[in-house]
Order: sequence, then C-alpha cells, then structure tokens
Amino acid sequence: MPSRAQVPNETDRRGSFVRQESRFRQWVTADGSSDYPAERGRYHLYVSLACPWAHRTMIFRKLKKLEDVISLSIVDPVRDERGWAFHEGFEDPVNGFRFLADAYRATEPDFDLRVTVPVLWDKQRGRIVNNESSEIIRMLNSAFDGVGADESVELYPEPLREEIDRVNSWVYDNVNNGVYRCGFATSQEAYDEAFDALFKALDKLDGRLGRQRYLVGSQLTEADWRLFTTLVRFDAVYVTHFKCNLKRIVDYENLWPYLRELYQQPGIAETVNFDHIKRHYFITHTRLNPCGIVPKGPALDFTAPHGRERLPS
Ligand SMILES: N[C@@H](CCC(=O)N[C@@H](CS)C(=O)NCC(=O)O)C(=O)O
Repeated sequence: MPSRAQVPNETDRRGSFVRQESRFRQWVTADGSSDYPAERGRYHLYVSLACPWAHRTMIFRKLKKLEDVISLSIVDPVRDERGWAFHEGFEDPVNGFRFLADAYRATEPDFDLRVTVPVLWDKQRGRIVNNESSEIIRMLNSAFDGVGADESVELYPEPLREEIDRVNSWVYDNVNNGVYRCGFATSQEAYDEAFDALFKALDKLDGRLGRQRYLVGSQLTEADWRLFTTLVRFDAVYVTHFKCNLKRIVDYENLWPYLRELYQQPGIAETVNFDHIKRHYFITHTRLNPCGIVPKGPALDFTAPHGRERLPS
C-alpha cells in the first residue's frame, strides 16, 4: 500500500481511495416498528459544517423545519489525530463529550474505524442510531412528519424514487465520492481515472441541467441536495486541494446558475459556512497541504440572479 496516503486504511494497492462502510445503520421510524420511534426532542445530530455528507442532514433538518424536533451540535472544523472534537466554542450540550469518538465508544466500546460525521444520536438510549448520511436524510424526510416536521416538503416522492436512486448512484460514484477519489489517490493512475470520471459526469450533469430545471422531475428532490453539497465546495476547495482542476463550477453554463438557485432557496445559505469548509480541508489534511495555509479566495457571488425560471420544470 502506498505510504503517503492521507487515509491509509482506505487506500487500496492501486492507490485508489476506497471509502469505509458506515457502521451504524438503525432506523428511526414513524410507526415505532424499529427500536427508535420518532419523537420530538429525542434525537440529536452531530455534524461538521465543513463536511458535505453532514451538510445533507443539515439541509434536510432545515427544509423539513425540524430545528425544534432534532437538536444539533457542531464539531470544531479543524481535526487532529484524535478526530472530531468539541473544543472551546464547540461544546456538546447533550453528553458533554470532548471527542466525537466518545459517542462511537459509548455505542460500541471497541469501535476502531474512522469516526465520521454525521451522527444521529438517541438521547434516550444513549447510543448512535445511524452514521450514514444517505439514510439519515431519508429518515428526516419522512419519519418525523407526525411529530412536527413540515409534511408539505417531500424530497423523495414515490413516483420519482427509481429515477432519484439511479441519479444518486452515479452522482455518488463520480462526483460526491469522485472528488475524494481524486484528492486521496496516491497513484497517478488512480487519480487520472477518478478525474476523468468526475469531469465526464459534470459535463453530463451540465447538459441535463440545460434541458431541465432540476435533476429529477419538476421539483427539487433529494438528488439535487446531494449534488449541491459537493458543488458548493468545488471551486473553494476541490479545484485546488483535491486537484479537480479541469474546470471550475463557475465555468459551466448550467451548473453554475443551478448551484446559485439551490443556494438561494430559503434557509440554505445559512447552512453553508465557507470559513469552516476551507479551514477544515486545508488545515486537517496535512499530507495534502503540509503548511496548512488556507487560500483567501475565490470570490464567488452565490447571490447573483440565476435566471433558471425559463427552464421547463
Ligand atoms: N458514509 C458517510 C461518510 C461520512 C464521512 O466520511 N465524513 C467525513 C467528513 S467529510 C469524516 O467524518 N471524516 C473523519 C475522518 O476522516 O477522520 C456518510 O455519508 O455519512
């Protein structure tokens, strides 16, 4: 295995990044059929504002108006070898944990994999319910409708599910995880492969978004929000830090206005924190950026008119 990997345990013999499986996969259910019934005030989200996977869960919590139903705490964006931490200014009001690893060990005492955000925590049973963002957003979308969520917001509509799943799958492989496969590659071959797949997928997305306003159907869905959290970090971080530099998002005819439209949806801008995003990536990944210098740019205007009303939706 290459020795200079940022994530040695997730780097294969060819130098490709292979993301670890999420460990905790229980479900909160509306009808209480799991051990985790939906209840107001019972669950807590641990997130980093820097992380695109955690960002999905913050967006769903915001759009479903779950702020008073599911509490939230934010870790320090800068991580050292002890993992995500609740340093001064980032306290954990629920358990008083100093490190997110404490939540993992409280759930599984000999947990020895990478400690990741987001985490959905059950305050009643004192354990992690789930640490897989794609599943947490599905729960937030529907399980809490009877206990205070905004039922009018449906981000995974029944008739569109097949298409949403199909789009999610290639967007995940080539874009969401694709930028990490570029950045964490430790061989030229692995990087080239990830890079080509990423820009081929971005071209395909740009074409699709030139013909239709949203990724699937005539409304914003989970597929759009899953793409958004990668796109919004792209020019500020991935272009340089992960060497995804064939084009920036601002260079795309349709992706850039689409990204602005999503950013301008009510409540979304307040979930985007470029200070946390930039400090996290550029300071934490010491193998990729040994001096820890955080770039000052780029200057991006996410609030400029997007003009996407003209497109069929
Ligand atoms: N499959 C997980 C991935 C989460 C993930 O990898 N999160 C990163 C932050 S962006 C993390 O916590 N990394 C911790 C580490 O590398 O030590 C999900 O989608 O929830």
